[in-house]
Amino acid sequence: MNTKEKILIIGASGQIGVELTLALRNIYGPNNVIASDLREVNPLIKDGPSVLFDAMNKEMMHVHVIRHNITQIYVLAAMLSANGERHPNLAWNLNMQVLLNSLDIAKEEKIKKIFWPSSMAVFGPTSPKHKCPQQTIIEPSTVYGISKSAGELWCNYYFKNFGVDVRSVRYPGIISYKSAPGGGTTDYAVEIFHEAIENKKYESFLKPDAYLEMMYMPDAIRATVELMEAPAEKVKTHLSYNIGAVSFSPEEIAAEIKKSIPEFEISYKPDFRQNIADSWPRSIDDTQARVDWGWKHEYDLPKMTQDMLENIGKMHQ
Ligand code: AKB
Repeated sequence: MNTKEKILIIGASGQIGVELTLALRNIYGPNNVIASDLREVNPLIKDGPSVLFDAMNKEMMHVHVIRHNITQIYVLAAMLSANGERHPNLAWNLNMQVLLNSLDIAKEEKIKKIFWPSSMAVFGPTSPKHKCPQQTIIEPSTVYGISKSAGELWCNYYFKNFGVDVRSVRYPGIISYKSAPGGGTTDYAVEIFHEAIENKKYESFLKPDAYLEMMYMPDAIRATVELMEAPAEKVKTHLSYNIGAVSFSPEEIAAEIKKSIPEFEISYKPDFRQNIADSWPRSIDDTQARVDWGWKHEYDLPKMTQDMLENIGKMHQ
């Protein structure tokens, strides 16, 4: 077990934060991974140290980094795409401030490594729709996407000018059962499983053929850990890596669920989130991550669906 590291996870109670905290505690030991969030820490990660503070307050973050001798920071606190369109100023301020505070502290305290997630939301209506490459036109049309695109440039800037080893992936939609997503456009692909098990029906806020790139949480966690553990010479971009697993639509995931729950019915009532989905690619090309540090997904749609239904089923027993 690697005990030289002390890791701070900012936004540890969110969808990815919870599972990343659990995974990193397995690798580095529970006491070496400090979960932090604004108001409360998710009960699933109460088995290790935690601190509550507002990551928009740089002084507070700095105090915790020094007090706990932090060597790595995972910066996960952010407002996602749909909520960002509801509260554009807050989304911009939150997403940028938390990142800039972390980068500045990393520079000042010589933090060894930082992880900051970008998103496929950096792509916009002018980006290629199919197998969208890593380097292409990046003209996002959501505040969330704008903040992620600007954030990537800041990461690269801190790497080039101050040597901060910040690493990033552009997550696609992430599907998980342990902790719920909040305020995203891809959230339908999580809600659908809970509704299928509880009510045997789901009303989708995206159209039947709204294809988007998606990934099951175990793959997302593995991608994150593998990138962070990759030797520095293998990390060839400090903007962000495209990563993907599987592209599917609401109609396709519903058909997959129906194989296990034949009574399940889906209906469609697209809302403003359809416009966001329309602005994003339908699938992502992640060749560079596969070549540079060996990224490889494990879960396809059937395997993920089985695992989701099994685990959510157990939670309802
Ligand atoms: C969202 O839907 O906003 C997020 C994302 C694609 O980054 N899941």
